[in-house]
Amino acid sequence: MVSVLPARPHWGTPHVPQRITRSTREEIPAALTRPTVDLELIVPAFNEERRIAKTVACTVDYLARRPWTSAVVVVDNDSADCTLEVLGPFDDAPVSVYVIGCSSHGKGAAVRRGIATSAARFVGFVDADNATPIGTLDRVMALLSEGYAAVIASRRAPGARYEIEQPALRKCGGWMFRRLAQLTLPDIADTQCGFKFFDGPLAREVVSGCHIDGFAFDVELLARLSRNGRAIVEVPVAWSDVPGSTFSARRDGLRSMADLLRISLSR
Ligand SMILES: Nc1nc2c(ncn2[C@@H]2O[C@H](COP(=O)(O)OP(=O)(O)O)[C@@H](O)[C@H]2O)c(=O)[nH]1
Ligand SMILES: [Mg+2]
Repeated sequence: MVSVLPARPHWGTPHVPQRITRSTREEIPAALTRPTVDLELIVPAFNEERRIAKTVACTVDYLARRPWTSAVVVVDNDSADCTLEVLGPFDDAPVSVYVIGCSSHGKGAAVRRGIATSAARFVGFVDADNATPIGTLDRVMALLSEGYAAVIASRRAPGARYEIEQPALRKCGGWMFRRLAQLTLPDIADTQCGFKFFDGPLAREVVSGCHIDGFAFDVELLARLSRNGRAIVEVPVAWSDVPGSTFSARRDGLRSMADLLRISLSR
């Protein structure tokens, strides 16, 4: 069931635009500061010219009709295709769309960069492929405003379903990944869905101690959040595999498994 928030959000005072200043956020260059909003969506992007415009368009359309203030922040890692060009038309979008860079490569590094530079009350990330319906955010925001540390989309929570299944090789890799991830997070059924939202101040504090740059970064981030004592909740989603994944079984699969072992040994 999707919960819809009341027209006046009950989680804070009326929106007062603020700048992140050097005195409060020393490590963030002034050029990267963004006004404070209720919610920022980070979209890590690497060579996403085919998928990202549609995702940002439907995200902006959805956010513009919501009661909370929001922004979309694309974190690009020197894409060699036309990712930046296809985002040009969003300069005048009804919801601010920012594009920032990240000197370290990898989805984890990009998401960390987005979170660290955010001043939003709630912050989270979505993949450029729109695999999780953006309408899931209604429920996510309701749960975050109840005080959860993290609300994460799950393809394995009761009520979840696959609209379009992943290819067999990816499913097999996913099975192995889950076995290893459970060494660190036995209570989380799906650590890898690319749709996770957090309490902003807590996420900013936690990412400063994270180091995994690749696809296993979610496990490190969730493990650090769970140590903090506040609850993480999974929400079931209707998920669709979208062609054009940037995940390479050979390159990213092995690296992710090694990262998982490192994370479980470092605890
Ligand atoms: N900035 C940045 N984004 C990345 C990098 N690698 C992957 N991504 C993004 O991370 C997301 C991963 O989604 P996807 O490629 O569909 O992977 P899958 O859903 O796990 O198959 C996409 O938005 C990618 O563009 C990277 O090195 N840098
Ligand atoms: Mg995908």
